Amino acid sequence: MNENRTSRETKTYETFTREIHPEVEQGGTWGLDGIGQSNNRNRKEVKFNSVNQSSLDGGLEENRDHFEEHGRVSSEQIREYLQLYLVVGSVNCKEDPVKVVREALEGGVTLVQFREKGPGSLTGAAKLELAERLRALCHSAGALFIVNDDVELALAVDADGVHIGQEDEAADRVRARIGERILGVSAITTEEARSAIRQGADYLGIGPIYPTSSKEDARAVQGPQVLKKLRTQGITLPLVGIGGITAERAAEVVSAGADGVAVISAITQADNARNAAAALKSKVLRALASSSTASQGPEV
Ligand code: TZP
Ligand code: MG
Repeated sequence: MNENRTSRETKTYETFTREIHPEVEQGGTWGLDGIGQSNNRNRKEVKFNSVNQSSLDGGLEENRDHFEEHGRVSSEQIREYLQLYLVVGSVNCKEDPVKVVREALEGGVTLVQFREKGPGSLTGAAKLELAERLRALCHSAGALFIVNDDVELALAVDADGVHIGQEDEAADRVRARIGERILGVSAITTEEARSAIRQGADYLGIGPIYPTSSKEDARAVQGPQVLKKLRTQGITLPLVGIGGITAERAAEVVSAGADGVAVISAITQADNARNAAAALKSKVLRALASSSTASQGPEV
């Protein structure tokens, strides 16, 4: 049993947001009517594990601490899970998505977002079955499993959370429906970011950072400077950059202020998903290590 569990003591959403993100004015619309405020997630088991950020080998730590109590995951834990974030649906994969995800996890992916959308995507029982298989793979690798914009599916497979965009159901509604599961929201502007935080977001997906061909309705390319701007304007929530990110660009994204990188094609279109993930992970971890050294200032 984990001895450090005080870092994720159960808190109401309002308390959590006030303590961790004081830059956001309180009194938002979420959680105040009592819906979803319960600290009992009514889940059989929660598998939020610790990831060793100092590890530079590209792999996940083997001996993880499994939390068996309920409660909302801390920002610091989420930052670690955002390090290498794979967004994946069956249509993104050149081969069996189960194989792609298994290899990607072996290479160091820390979180998988199941995004089953677009022409040819699975529906109904086939979608549910794939989600269940991917969730099981993620959990046995110590990674998180999050569902894109499908609360029913997330609840049905007992996912760790849900990710929504600006066009999807309102964040406060989703927060109320998912209880203490993780809520990720896509945002670009500081106002979108602040609004998402007020409504209960645990992390934000920021992008597209670079041009992407994986999302037809992607918003305008932002460049890594959008991350710097959000940080400068006081957004301290965990952030993951997305859109056109490759191993060559990963360090630039992290240096600009992201806690990690989210990719589709850099892993799903690679000849070897494991190697592709390992290359990305190594760049992210090195960039995180040098950002934290830089923020500590010069040695005296
Ligand atoms: N949201 C913003 S860009 C994007 C999503 C889902 C697609 C990212 O795909 P890729 O292949 O990593 O550019
Ligand atoms: Mg969406």
